[in-house]
Amino acid sequence: MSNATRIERIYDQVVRRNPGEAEFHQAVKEVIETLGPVLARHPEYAEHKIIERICEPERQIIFRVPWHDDRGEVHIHRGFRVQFNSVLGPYKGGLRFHSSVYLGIIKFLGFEQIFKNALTGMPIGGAKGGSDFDPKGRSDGEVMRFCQSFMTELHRHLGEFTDVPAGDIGVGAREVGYLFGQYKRMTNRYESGVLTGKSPHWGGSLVRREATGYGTVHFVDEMLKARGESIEGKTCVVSGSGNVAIYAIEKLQQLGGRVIACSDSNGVLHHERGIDLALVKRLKEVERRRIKDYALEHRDAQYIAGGSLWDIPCEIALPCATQNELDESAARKLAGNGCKAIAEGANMPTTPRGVRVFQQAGIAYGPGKAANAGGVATSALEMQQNASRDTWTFEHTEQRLQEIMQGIHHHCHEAAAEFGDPGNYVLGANVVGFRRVAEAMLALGVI
Ligand code: NDP
Ligand code: 2IT
Repeated sequence: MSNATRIERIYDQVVRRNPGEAEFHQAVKEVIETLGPVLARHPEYAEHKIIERICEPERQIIFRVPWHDDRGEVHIHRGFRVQFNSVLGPYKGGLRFHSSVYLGIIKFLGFEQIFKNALTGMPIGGAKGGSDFDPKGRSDGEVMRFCQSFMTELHRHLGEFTDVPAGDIGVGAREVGYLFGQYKRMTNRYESGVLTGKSPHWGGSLVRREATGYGTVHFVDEMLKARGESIEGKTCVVSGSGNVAIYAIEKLQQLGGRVIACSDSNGVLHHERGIDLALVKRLKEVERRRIKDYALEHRDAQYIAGGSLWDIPCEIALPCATQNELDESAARKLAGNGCKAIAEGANMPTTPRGVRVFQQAGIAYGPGKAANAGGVATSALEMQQNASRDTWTFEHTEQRLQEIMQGIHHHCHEAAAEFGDPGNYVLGANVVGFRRVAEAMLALGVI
């Protein structure tokens, strides 16, 4: 059987065995369709059914999460943890709390996480979890009670050597705090390393909050440098206005980029004079408000309800909100407006057709599993600090993050060239991540 046929059959099998999970199918296809040349060089991967095994999670946990709101009404949500692959280390990956969450989303995220975590070079396996609970508009007390109920069930599946969750959409330091509090109470152990993304006041790492956004910008900086260019003076847009978007904007501004727009799920904020990041941080991090309120304080900024961020001409675009937020027509718009570089702070934000547009236009395109790996890499640095009961300075930790991102860029760049398509970071990231996991799976036997 040819490798192309083998890969097609594996994909058909994944679709058959996981009905209705469109995002999971998309993520699997995007990875395995690039692996033909790797199988050609390593027939042992096919012989040992490495791809087939990687596509099947090691364990999937689904549970009921009941809780009381402030009026005493009972709500029932669904909790998930998909422990995908632990060949390189304990399961590692965030928790997403958002109304759209279902098994297919958690599986796509967990699958991506395997290769992303391998790319960091740190000893972490791949997992993801979450719930269809949405913390937006909920009081602190409601969020706390939800987190306590969620952890009451999940705690038995976690541990610093077993599975180490962190944040994702809807889960930040507040939620991680409530989750850790309940874990500690259930287990009677102060096991700092069981969760990352903790507040630096009680075991969290400095730079973890900033890491995903900063890392994405370091990745785009490396892609531009490889083409003899830089961020300095370039016009940038960043989608979303959450954790990843905020710190992507911060690092772009530090490196001389001119960030003129960001967004949320309701609309787009365009401020040609440059985004006032202190205001965004106050609105989003302190007051938990919406990005449209920015225009109340800066009368020269425009809020476009329901608008598309990708219509705004820019040279650098960083999708930092959610999956499939950038489709083919948006990609064409960006390419037509002279965009030079895209790096994905979000997971799988560009549709497969959108990616093709970027590649055909010769735009530097950094896929999420490489470009946003700085978040989980810094989580692994947090685990190191917890294990050694040490705390590192901001400067030291940021230096480590930057080196890790440069390393990921370098390895993806080299592998793309090695496999005959220089500059194709999709190919590079998939090959490097897959090879690391495959080698470890071969070494550990059929498990
Ligand atoms: P936050 O919850 O802090 O922010 C999410 C942002 O994305 C908000 O602005 C939100 O807008 C927007 N958004 C969410 N869902 C949608 C949607 N369906 N349509 C349009 N906009 C949406 O999450 P993060 O910043 O942590 O995560 C953003 C992305 O980065 C996600 O894809 C996540 O998987 C990825 N990521 C996060 C990492 C981390 O360390 N946190 C690490 C690596 C990747 P609104 O408020 O209107 O919902
Ligand atoms: O998608 C991701 O890499 C994350 N949400 C961060 C995972 C982590 O464990 O820090």
